[in-house]
Amino acid sequence: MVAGHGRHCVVETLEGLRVICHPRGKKSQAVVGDRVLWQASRDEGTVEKVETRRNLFYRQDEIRTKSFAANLDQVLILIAAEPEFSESQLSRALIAAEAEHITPVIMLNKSDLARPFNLAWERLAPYRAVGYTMLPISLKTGLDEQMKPLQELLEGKTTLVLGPSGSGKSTLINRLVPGALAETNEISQALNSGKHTTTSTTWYWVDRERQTALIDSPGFQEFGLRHIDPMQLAAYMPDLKPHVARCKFYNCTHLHEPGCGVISAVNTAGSQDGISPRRYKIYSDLFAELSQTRY
Ligand SMILES: Nc1nc2c(ncn2[C@@H]2O[C@H](COP(=O)(O)OP(=O)(O)OP(=O)(O)O)[C@@H](O)[C@H]2O)c(=O)[nH]1
Ligand SMILES: [Mg+2]
Ligand SMILES: [Zn+2]
Repeated sequence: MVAGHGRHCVVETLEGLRVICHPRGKKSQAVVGDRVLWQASRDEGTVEKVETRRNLFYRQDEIRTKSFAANLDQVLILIAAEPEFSESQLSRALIAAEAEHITPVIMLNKSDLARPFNLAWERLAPYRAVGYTMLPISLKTGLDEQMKPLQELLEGKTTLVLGPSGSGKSTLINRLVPGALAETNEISQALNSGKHTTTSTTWYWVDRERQTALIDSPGFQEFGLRHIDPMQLAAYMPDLKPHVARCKFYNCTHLHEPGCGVISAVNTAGSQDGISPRRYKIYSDLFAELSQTRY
């Protein structure tokens, strides 16, 4: 399935033909990236069955589950110098990817805006230290040369492009996919945010051979992680994870226990080693949020 529009969706055949399909039942179960069995009915089609998924990237807000896409090789988290990104939302997207065993990659866009870009790049230091792949880029003004590392990273893979509104996701699609014509919009300076231009998730082929795929998605504001067990949280944060082994108690929450390996690794002195205080705060805030009455 290559696009979802609520009541109907678009399915691409092995030959590359696209067919509008409707779900068999009342509600559509298929998401972009799903392999589906479908049956022709007049000029349109019906989705009969969704094949078992390799993975599913989704967020779980308080009231609903929002599925982005299935069967992914990687998630490209695109943030930008402007609008300013939320570190908490970035961490949440990273955790969601880790939980589904999908490789996350971070890309910081709009390097042409030197001052905000440098500030943003600094803020991201803890994420580089953890070992996340991180690319600087200017999707609008960068030369084709600058796109090379990105193209290499994407080659032969299926990549979901994810990020806040206005970070340049659709600009990226238009830059790499000939004839994509994805709609883009300038950001609102008054609100320092994007305008939620893209409203549905869509699959694009980058190459004629249909080996490399990019999935454009609507910008997100809040990334709910209700599906994550708070006791698993540290395992999904690569800067915390190695320190858990040194905790005195096997069921340590890393919040207040004596002999906690995580707490002792939190770096309050400001050097590069250990866990950054901001990341630890994200952990403890998330732990509290996910520990509230679960249903
Ligand atoms: N200065 C600068 N602006 C850029 C760059 N890349 C994209 N933009 C601009 O950022 C704005 C938002 O880009 P979009 O591609 O629409 O952003 P999006 O992530 O698709 O946003 P939503 O669809 O709302 O989620 C547009 O005005 C782009 O021209 C860049 O490298 N530098
Ligand atoms: Mg867009
Ligand atoms: Zn601990």
